[in-house]
Amino acid sequence: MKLDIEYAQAPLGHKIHGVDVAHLDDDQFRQIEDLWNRHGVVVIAGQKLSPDEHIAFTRRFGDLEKFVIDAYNLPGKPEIFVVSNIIENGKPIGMADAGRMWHSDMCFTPVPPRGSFLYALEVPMLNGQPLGDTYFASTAAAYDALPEATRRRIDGLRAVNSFSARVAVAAERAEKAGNVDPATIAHMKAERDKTKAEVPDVEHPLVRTHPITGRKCLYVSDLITSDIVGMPAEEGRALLKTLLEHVTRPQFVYRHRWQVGDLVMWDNCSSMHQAVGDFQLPLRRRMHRTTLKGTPPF
Ligand SMILES: O=C(O)CCC(=O)C(=O)O
Ligand SMILES: [Fe+2]
Repeated sequence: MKLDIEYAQAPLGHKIHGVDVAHLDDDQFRQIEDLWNRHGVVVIAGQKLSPDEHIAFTRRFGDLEKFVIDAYNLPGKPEIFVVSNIIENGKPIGMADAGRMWHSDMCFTPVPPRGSFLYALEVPMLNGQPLGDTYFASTAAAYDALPEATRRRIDGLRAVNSFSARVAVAAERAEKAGNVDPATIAHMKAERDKTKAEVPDVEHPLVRTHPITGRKCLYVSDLITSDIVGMPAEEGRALLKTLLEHVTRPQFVYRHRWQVGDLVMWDNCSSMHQAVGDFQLPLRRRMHRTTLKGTPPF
């Protein structure tokens, strides 16, 4: 049986109707896997998943990863990372802001996860409309659309991916502006060095090859992909800015409007994403995320 697929007006974000991922036969599973590999983001609507079913479906694709901050994992189920703004007994039940800028998950680690499966349990609603959308961009389609000369220029380059880059840029800007007192700047620099020691910078290819399809994909997260190896800082940052602007152009982007029961699977090589974050309590958002282990980028 062929899957019922509603194609998005974008290279990614196609939506599957009429399946129950807790009870898939091998043929349905292979069709989902194939769609996901080819497009990078797949939405599976109308699910009713227990944490164990969510974990079991993810495991059909490979090994799972646990999120580093245990406080945001579901009690007793560390494979489930909770993305939520809800506070219970004075404590957040999950991470409220898990990605308000364009990024590929954990790109600042040596072996970033292959992908994530985010499942919506509560979606904030205002006047009958959902809030808290997520944008997804196809880094593969964006690479393909680059002019030949740009592709030649960037193929083979490596980039620094740095968790501390955000703090570093803030410190640099403050210093340049000249109107921030030296003690504050010294504090910012100490913060930067501390973060850098805890999460050391890593280098990854600027153009990644998808491990399954062999497609080339741009690997540029906002601010975290901070510099091009061997290129003067200004020039490298200008190039990264141009590439990020290119990837996030409307023709490569799908905007997901969440509905309760949506399971969205994204691939961290062929796509990147950004959460809109346009809601706050008392509007509640609660999502469960599983994360698939990856392989070293090449
Ligand atoms: O909250 C969202 O819509 C996405 C959050 C995110 O970036 C993530 O879970 O990796
Ligand atoms: Fe993310």
